[in-house]
Amino acid sequence: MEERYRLIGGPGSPYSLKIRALMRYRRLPFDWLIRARVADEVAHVKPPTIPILHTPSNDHYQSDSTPIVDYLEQRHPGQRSVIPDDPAMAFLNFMLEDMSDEWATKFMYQQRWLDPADQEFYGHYLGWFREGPGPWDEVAAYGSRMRDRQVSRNALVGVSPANRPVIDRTFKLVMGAFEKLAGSRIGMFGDRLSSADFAFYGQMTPGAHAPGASPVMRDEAPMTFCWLILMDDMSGWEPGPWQDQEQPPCQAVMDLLGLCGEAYLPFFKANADALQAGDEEVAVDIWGTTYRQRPFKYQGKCYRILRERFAGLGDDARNRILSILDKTNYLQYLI
Ligand SMILES: N[C@@H](CCC(=O)N[C@@H](CS)C(=O)NCC(=O)O)C(=O)O
Repeated sequence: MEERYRLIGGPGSPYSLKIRALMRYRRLPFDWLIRARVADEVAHVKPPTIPILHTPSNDHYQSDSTPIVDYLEQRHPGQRSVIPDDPAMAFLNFMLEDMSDEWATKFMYQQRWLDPADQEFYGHYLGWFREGPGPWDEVAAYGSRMRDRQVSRNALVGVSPANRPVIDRTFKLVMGAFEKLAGSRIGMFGDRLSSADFAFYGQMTPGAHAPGASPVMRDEAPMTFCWLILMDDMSGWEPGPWQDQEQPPCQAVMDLLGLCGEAYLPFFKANADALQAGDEEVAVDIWGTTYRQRPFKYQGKCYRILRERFAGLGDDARNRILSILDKTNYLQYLI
């Protein structure tokens, strides 16, 4: 019988939603567990983030969503894979997945933890998942603790009134790209889904529930709103082919690559420089505004991995990526 995994996470965690939807799409059997209810079991797992994938047959615990994607690809090659088979497209998919996890995540965080109305709602929401079923006011005690903890991390993520214009513009660009996608086909890299599609699904879903962002999304990106609902369970979807590698990427991908060049890569570079110099702050010009936050070590590692992947590509894949990115000036960040 096929092995049944255990996926440990939380319904409020964008990275958990990413992996849960991806595993449904890949038809990999699993039980879904809320982390708080198995806290002792996973206390030893590093890094201590969710989601965590447990494989009972070898008692392996894997955290960090991108390594989980790779682990599942290795264990189930070819079974509704979420990695494009063309290496050039696989690299662009990897970069967009990482941009979603490390940069788009800033709007996800802002949509929950910057405005008081969103803070209140999301504090209760996380409280109810942890302590419910129970009355809304009775889950408030835990919810308020969670709210205070998350709000106190705004500085770490870069969520602040001063950074808001950059983060809002990121959200608009992402919504715009997905409106184009949802108006034409299911996935960024073909008539099937890739890990980057699931990453954006994870980061956009909390906003679709947030008091402030939800109406904006319904008004400005109604098809994206529907796409998010659909993406939750794609187990019955028959994947078509990956996009023909002779064709240029679709407009949604081009728009998101533009966002990589204008915001995520300059931020990654500035963050890496600040880490190296031992600076207290990253300050980087994005769209004419100075975006500021504390340096983030984990994202220094992400940037290194991205550059290593690019350096490891064969000539053909590299040249095709160069021609796609030709009109941008951001190859400097990859080479
Ligand atoms: N890079 C990790 C990030 C996962 C992550 O940050 N998860 C959050 C919840 S969405 C978490 O577990 N945080 C633990 C904490 O804040 O202590 C991934 O891709 O899985």
